Amino acid sequence: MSAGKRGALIIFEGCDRSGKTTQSRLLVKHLKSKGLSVLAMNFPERSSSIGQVINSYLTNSKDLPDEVIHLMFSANRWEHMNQVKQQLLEGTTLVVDRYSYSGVAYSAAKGLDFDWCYAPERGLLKPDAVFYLRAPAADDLANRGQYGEERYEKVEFQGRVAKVFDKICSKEASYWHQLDASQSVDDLHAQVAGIAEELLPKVANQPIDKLS
Ligand code: Z5A
Repeated sequence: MSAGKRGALIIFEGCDRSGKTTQSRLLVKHLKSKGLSVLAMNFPERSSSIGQVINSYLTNSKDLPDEVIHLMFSANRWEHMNQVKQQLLEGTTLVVDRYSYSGVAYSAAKGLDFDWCYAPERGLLKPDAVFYLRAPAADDLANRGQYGEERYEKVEFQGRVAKVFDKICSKEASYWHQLDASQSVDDLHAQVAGIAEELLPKVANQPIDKLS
């Protein structure tokens, strides 16, 4: 990528075990094979002090009020935003496993107000593309590896999360790409890679937007 051109902010979203990690790794590998500068990231980023509290919460060793953990997930994104912006401006594409939309979907699924959940995300960097890996039915993914080990991995709860993701997807349709998560890994990757390859040159000279 030539000087002055920025990288793209690409997000994978979806319910648990929808294949986000699998697809984000494949996309990073694919873009690297084209000689592009690309980095993988995921939220929650569990290594910071905030991330360690989130990890204790998710693995059920710590309890926190719903509002508190919601704000900690958001703070975990904010604490990495300067670094993310810098990398984008240096021409590196970031492929991110979960972002603000997971924050809103999981907390709203617990019963918190949707707009309240979205408010702390305003001002974070706006993705150039979101790949939403959507399961046709809530129990479609329950037989995938390691389902059920963490706090939110229950079929009924994931169904409510999926409804919030669907709502966000229709509101943000201009940069969301909904893909059927029950397809094979290879079929999904082919679609993702095609969209990403078209996206990168398009956004290279565009300013980085913020979530509003
Ligand atoms: N959370 C939140 O509440 N608020 C926030 O702001 C954020 C997150 C950011 C931890 O997330 C939890 O944090 C999450 C939401 C909440 N809770 N839940 N549930 P995480 O991202 O660290 O971890 P995760 O969501 O629990 O799981 P995951 O690892 O992200 O799943 P995945 O990445 O979507 O799936 P995968 O690892 O790629 O694949 C799972 C299995 O399915 C594996 O065995 C694969 O080989 C298999 N797989 C993948 N693709 C396919 C296809 N296409 N066909 C068949 N099998 C497949």
